[in-house]
Amino acid sequence: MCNKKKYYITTPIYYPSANLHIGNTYTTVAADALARFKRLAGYDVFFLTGTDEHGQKIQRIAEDKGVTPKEYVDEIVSGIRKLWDIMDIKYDKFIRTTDDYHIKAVQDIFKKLYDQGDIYKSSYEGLYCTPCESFWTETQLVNGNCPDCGRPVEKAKEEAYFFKMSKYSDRLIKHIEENPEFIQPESRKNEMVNNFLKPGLQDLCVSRTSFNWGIPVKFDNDHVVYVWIDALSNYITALGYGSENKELYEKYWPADVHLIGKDILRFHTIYWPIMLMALGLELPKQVFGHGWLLVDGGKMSKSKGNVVDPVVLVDHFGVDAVRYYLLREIPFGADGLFNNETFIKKINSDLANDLGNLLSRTIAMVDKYFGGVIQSPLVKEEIDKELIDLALATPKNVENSINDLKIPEALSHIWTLVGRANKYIDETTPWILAKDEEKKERLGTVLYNLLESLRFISVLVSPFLPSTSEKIKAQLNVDVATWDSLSAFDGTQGGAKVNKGEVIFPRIDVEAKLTELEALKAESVKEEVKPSMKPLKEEITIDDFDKIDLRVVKVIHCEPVPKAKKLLKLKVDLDGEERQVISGISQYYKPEDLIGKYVVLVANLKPVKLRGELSQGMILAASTDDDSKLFTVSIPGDLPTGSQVR
Ligand code: ME8
Repeated sequence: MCNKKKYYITTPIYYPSANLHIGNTYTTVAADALARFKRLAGYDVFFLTGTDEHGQKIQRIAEDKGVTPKEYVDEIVSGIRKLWDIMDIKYDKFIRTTDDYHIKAVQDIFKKLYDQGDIYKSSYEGLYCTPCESFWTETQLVNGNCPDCGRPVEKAKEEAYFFKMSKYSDRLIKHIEENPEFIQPESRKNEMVNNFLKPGLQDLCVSRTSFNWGIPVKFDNDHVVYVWIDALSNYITALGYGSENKELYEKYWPADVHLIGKDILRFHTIYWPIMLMALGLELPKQVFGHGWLLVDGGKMSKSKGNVVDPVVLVDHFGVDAVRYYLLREIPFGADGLFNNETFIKKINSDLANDLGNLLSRTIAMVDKYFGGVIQSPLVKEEIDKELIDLALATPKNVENSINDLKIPEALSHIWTLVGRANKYIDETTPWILAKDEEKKERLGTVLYNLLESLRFISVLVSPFLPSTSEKIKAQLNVDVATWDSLSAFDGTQGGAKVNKGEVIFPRIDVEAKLTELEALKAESVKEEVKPSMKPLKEEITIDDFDKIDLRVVKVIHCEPVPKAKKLLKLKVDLDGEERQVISGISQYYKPEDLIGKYVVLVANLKPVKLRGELSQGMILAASTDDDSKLFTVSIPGDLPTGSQVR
């Protein structure tokens, strides 16, 4: 057991976004198939995935929802984990960048790089959108304005830490040249070297002060670690690097492959290796950048209404049909198109016709001619040889393709065997053999060869279509399903009985299904369209309304909440009682504008902590849908504080 070769494979860690589409799912399904294949082939596998949870965007969404960033990510992350369960992803570890061990290790990594002079303090200059508190680059702007809110941006400077990237670029170029398998596919390697490394690397900004939902820099608490040092380190912190127990790190690092989409290749093939060099650690053996999954009309986007939801597809077609299409149809490494019609046709041809029929015809014949009992192969003929030889050659062919990360090619080898077995039925015509009592043993042998071919197929498809593999094995009554058992064509046991089961892939009526899916799409686009006025809430009674205690209060003090640029801390007077209220209105009011104002407070709202500050109630305000304008509800006269608003 200890001599097993190890295989460490990772996916990117995902941003917690409420809508993971089929494109995001692609990386993880592919990594899962590779991990399952290696497990089958006898490797000691560690498959890592997880979530990348820090950053300004998350902080802002959470603020808008009135929850803490952690509360927000907790909910989304649990949805992501459910999605991976639905997609039959069998990972060994799920890392969250909010995990304690990760935070500590990242702080130590940052400090080490600073202490040894690879990180230095300077200032970051960029185009800043004040309401959004975001820096943008020239190319990110839309018509010269902030891409998020459309408002003008201005040049601004912020203190920040930088990583001296250029110091390591010669070493990295040398490594890439000496290790041709390091960046794959080949075309992407040239792009990285010629477009980024050779022209000279800019130093990388690795901290921010304009938001605080991030890992604090240990020795300078105004800063949080910015994005890539936090995110990329997950590949080693997940194994225990930087913690007490480094057993997994020592066993599995360096990674055998980081599987990622091409959009994040630069970070993985330049910044990450440089970080590792600076830390004195080994580099991953390979970074593979797969292509983009496109849909009709280009990239998926919610506003175009062309987002393909993996859960909907799984609901309609089953998880293995979705996995099959992604793994077989998308050229691994290049861009590929997802299209409902091609998808359904592929299910019908490859899964229902080729594989499904092979199984159901074979089992039906064993049932019909031998009462379900598997016969031993007693009468062999020359014609069997081609099928048996192909079955015996297929495992190696599949393994070679997987080792070259050619997943569609691996599946195509398996389907060549499926096709050959179907042809064998036509060649041997078992239904004619069945008419002749003297050919009974030959008939038994033909069916044995088909069952044994199906046993090979059931084992070979298991990394790609795990539940289909189980269904086939159950119908065949397969006992031996190890990789090693594929070295001989004799694993099926004569005398055992097959279990006739359900059709594994029923044929789909293409037109009817397409119409059904179109209707669903129209529904979801309709849901997306913003109504001009938010629909009125559910009707309530006067007694319901009476539960809300609305009071007139006077603002007696007001100041910004440090490091939370949207929030103001107000002290209000409620009939002699002083209350503290945190309100997200600093974009619209300066503190001095509010002092002395009579406003309306929801006085019996359960107190909460926002950014560590107690908030005892909520100030009422009215705003436009896009939040471009907001006014607090105020009382024009001098009513005593504590007066009820009814
Ligand atoms: O990039 N086709 O996370 P992410 C194929 N947190 N792949 C796609 C795709 C599409 N249409 N859309 C997205 C991040 N992806 C960072 C990673 S790693 C240290 C930090 C892929 O949630 C994308 O290329 O935006 C990436 O591999 C993965 O989905 C996660 O993207």
